[in-house]
Amino acid sequence: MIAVFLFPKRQITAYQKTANTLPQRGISMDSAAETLVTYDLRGKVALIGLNRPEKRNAVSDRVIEALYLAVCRAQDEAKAAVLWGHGTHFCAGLDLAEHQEKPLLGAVRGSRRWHRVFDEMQHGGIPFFSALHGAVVGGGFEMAATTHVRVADATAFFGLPEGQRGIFVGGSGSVRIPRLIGHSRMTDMMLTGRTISPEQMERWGGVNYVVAEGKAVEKALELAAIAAENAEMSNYCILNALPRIQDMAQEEGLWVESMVSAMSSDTPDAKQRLRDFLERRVARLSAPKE
Ligand code: 1HE
Repeated sequence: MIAVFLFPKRQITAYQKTANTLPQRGISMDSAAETLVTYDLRGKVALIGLNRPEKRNAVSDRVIEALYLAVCRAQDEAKAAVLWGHGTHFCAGLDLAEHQEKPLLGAVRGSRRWHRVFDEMQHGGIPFFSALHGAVVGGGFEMAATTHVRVADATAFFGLPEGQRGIFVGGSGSVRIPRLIGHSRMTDMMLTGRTISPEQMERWGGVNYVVAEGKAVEKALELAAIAAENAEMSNYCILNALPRIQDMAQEEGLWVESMVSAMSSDTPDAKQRLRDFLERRVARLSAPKE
């Protein structure tokens, strides 16, 4: 049952708010579903946790449904979000047990459902930072690739074992992952099923930060808190204009950039921030410490 997809996002606004449970309003979800994804608002940052550790956070229909609710809630009340996984692994990808029972059209619909949730995450307007540890494989890598910034700890490993399972990526990986690491590396990962270390993935451009074991959530929260202080319009433009401009021809991209650039600076927030700089009320940039 995928009741949540019958509800347009804006109808899912005022939630019954309890710590670490999912929002409920007009949506039939039993208590088991509510614990599949935890939700915690920390200041301006929503902390969203995949919570099916006994199955290594494998993503079933109920998990993707619960994730959608958490993402919508974060869009409504937070300025940034961190996505992480409870237990020993970030995410083992698609729930293969559930998948093997699906008829052809059910599998198509399942994939399209992932696309909708991930599109909401990518273009909804607030930045998502993922904190990765252990397995980041199959659909787990697709999910991580959807987030805007990836922080991996030393235990993280990346894999695309779809070829070995006899299936194909279905959670937008064929579109999003090559944009990060290039289609040749993705093809290699899918053909050979080999796993990639966090350091290698950082060199390939698939993760932005590599930190010590157990430190990914802390680092992601720190980065998200910084991004949460940006002008909302700037963040909206960064998340919505950048990926679209990347897909445009140069001439169109440059024109759209000019429009977005002008619009972003025509807000009271932008004007205030520019004055703050010019009147020396904000810190100056400095060289990086490391
Ligand atoms: C699962 C899944 C799953 C674990 N679906 N149940 N993804 C994969 O091919 C990765 C498959 N998983 C693994 O390689 C390993 O489980 C892990 C490296 C992630 C973790 O290993 P380990 O030794 O810690 O755990 P485990 O004993 O393998 O798994 C614990 C339980 O989780 C076990 O169930 P149990 O009832 O026997 O205890 C596993 O069956 C279960 N489990 N992973 C279902 N993925 C949108 S299209 C995306 C396409 C894909 O994602 S394809 C890649 C799928």
